[in-house]
Amino acid sequence: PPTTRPPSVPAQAPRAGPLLAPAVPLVLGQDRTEAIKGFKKVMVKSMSQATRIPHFCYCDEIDMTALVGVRAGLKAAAAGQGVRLSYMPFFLKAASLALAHYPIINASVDDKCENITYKASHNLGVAMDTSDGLVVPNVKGVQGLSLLQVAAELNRLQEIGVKGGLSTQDITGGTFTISNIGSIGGTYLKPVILPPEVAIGAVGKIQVLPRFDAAGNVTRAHIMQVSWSADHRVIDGATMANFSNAWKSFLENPNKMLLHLK
Ligand code: CAO
Repeated sequence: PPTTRPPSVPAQAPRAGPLLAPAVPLVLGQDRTEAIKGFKKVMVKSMSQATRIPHFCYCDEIDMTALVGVRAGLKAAAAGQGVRLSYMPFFLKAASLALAHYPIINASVDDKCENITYKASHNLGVAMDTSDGLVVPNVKGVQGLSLLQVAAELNRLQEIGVKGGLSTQDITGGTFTISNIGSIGGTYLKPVILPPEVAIGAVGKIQVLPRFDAAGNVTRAHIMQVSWSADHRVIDGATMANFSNAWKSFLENPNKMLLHLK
């Protein structure tokens, strides 16, 4: 017989915010059908379009040991400015620096893939788990922003995303996307490109793992996996690998980013 829902359990338990499981397990007394609306409807449309893109995936591991230390050292200074500094601003800033060398990855193609547009601005999207489901707001003009400014804008997007208040301006005009599944868990994610973009990256959780140093000694390293998906009609594997190497070099040697301070 169908189980009945205890009176205290709402039909759809409200989510406390991103990254949180429902506070109570959902026990449905009977099947429920609902219309797919809002951001979920947008996801149906964009992900259906994405099935027409021939994706290839390229993966690598990043030694985050130096960056873990750098972020720990900067967190308090950022907090002093009222900004929460996670790893995402570093991922976005490093991506922007790498995109400057590989503009085809910050491009878009038209419906029939007859024209490619190299986008001038690095409007970097961040896949966000919100109360409305998956949303991808973007930080506009990352190429001209400091790390702190990127972090502040991400804070803003995350705060209003949680409340379901992202504007059309916040969620349109993205040129390249990074998804951080590692804040929830998991090591690898095969990301799906958000049309009309041509590439996307996904990072897994940073794990403390044994690795060899240059002298052959086993060391304690903070390792993170990255998986890139790219549109193979316009991007080849070598370009993706070169872009990934550039991105990786900024994260593994965060001091290198100082050279590009504006
Ligand atoms: N590995 C280990 N720790 C991580 C991490 C990672 N990859 N990413 C974040 N963390 C840590 C953060 O540093 C932070 O710790 P501190 O308190 O020490 O600063 C903590 O996890 C929480 O971070 P956060 O999630 O609040 O912030 P963020 O900027 O790292 O991530 C956002 C923001 C929007 C990416 C995240 O909230 C989110 O929604 N992730 C899910 C994305 C998603 O759904 N992707 C799937 C898309 S395909 O369906």
